[in-house]
Amino acid sequence: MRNISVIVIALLVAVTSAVAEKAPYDYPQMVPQIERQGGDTISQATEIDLGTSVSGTTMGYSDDYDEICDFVNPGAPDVVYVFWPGMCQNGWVEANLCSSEYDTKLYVYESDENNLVACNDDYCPGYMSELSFESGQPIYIDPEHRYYFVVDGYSPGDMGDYTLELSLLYGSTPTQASNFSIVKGLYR
Ligand SMILES: [Ca+2]
Ligand SMILES: [Ca+2]
Repeated sequence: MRNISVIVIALLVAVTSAVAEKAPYDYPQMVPQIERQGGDTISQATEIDLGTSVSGTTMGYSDDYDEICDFVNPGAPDVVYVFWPGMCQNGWVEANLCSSEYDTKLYVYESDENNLVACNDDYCPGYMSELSFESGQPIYIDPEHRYYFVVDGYSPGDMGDYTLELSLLYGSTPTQASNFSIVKGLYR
């Protein structure tokens, strides 16, 4: 009987330890670059997720969109990605085209092309684009909306190979979400 009690206690200790050692929430990590060409328009947008780096080209795609962030020189071909936040994904997101091969422009629409929420042309060396706190254009993600990332160029002749990285800064859990309105108020 004593042996059985010892075994039961040992099992309880093991289970308790396992629970106590449960890993904290695993934030999305940047995964190796993958080939996933963007869509030509919003209705054809390719899905992208946080912690993802995707690559493709704007060569051969049409010029469907343009936004003014400092410079007015429309005409470059563009491609579109869409990010759908899950129920537990809200907060600040950063994106960049810093590893691209041409003079890029990057901007984000919330829900549709009439609602621009962030735009950058030249923050990175080489006239490439970054949407971040550092560039003054972070992206606040609300799980009730979808977000369209448009990979564009500075002028009609600017097109080519791009790499788009999308990363989470703050958020993604309901607990942390309570702090987002405070941070958001500081920057918007
Ligand atoms: Ca364009
Ligand atoms: Ca640029």
